[in-house]
Amino acid sequence: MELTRVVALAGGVGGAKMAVGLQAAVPPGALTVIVNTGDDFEHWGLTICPDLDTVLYNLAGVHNPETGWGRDQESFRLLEAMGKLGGEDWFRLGDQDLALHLRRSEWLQQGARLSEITDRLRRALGVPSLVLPMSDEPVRTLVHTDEGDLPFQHYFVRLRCEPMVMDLSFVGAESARVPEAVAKALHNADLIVFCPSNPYLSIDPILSVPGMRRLLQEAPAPKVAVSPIVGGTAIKGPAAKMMRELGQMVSPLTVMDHFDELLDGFILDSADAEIAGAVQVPTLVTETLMTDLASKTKLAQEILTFAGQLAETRNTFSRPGRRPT
Ligand code: FO1
Repeated sequence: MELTRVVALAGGVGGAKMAVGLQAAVPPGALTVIVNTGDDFEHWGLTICPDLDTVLYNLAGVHNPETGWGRDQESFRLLEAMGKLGGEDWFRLGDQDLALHLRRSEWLQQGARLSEITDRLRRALGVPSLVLPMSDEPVRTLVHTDEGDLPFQHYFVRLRCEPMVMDLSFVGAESARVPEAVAKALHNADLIVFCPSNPYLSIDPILSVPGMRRLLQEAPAPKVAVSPIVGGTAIKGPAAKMMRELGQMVSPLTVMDHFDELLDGFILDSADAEIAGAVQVPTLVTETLMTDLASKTKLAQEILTFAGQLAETRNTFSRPGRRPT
């Protein structure tokens, strides 16, 4: 079955890498990435959207390959000068990166929606895929820790994820709306991929937008998730540490249970092959480590094939309680 319209839910570096692989595996324009904006914050009087920017830069091939975020060939002259003037310099904004933040903040002040602004930026960066914020209204992740309630970047960058996480809230979610383009993409998708992003910090904020979960449940396309937990740890970021702190097993099964009723398929790394039998939905076991374009593309192609088989079997019999596709 030709899977032409692919939608990916993404946040963080893992999500951006998966998006790059998917973009390489489908025709230009066939991929839509719905991106977490829970990490956004106001900084230096600018509105910073790290996950949108990380996805944009990775899809444009201009990202910093070491960190995964920010731009390649970057300088930090402004950051240095800012520090000398007593400004905040814990969040490393590069000189080229700042041009994007200035453009976005200027357009926001002119009243443009984040969706529209993001589309202007992806066109300017020559990105063929659609990149859509999860909402045009601000939804900000607040991390409730043993050191108090921390705005996301203060937890993630300033305090290097060291505080112990007790809970998360997504401030503003109740008045956020699913953008029209996001609803349309989910409804028309042939496949929906939950990228290997932090389930709590990258995917849950997307699901917190009222109506998003229902759109996913009603979307006819098969929905598959790539486990961000491999061999008992996370490839990058605090997902494993947070699972422990939230009293969960550090296992792909915790991710599966977290998204349970939403998923039709699950992708496990071969390091976790032995738990495939315990996963309630069809499972693909393969190499999920994405170290270069080839491995990102290979994983994406395997996911498309896997999803094609799911779609076939779903067409022969629809799961109880689901609308026949
Ligand atoms: N992450 C860091 O660990 N340190 C930084 O100084 C930092 C700066 C930064 C600047 C722009 C940007 O788009 C992302 C940046 N990130 C930085 C990454 C960011 O905090 C995270 O990637 C996401 O918010 C969550 O994955």
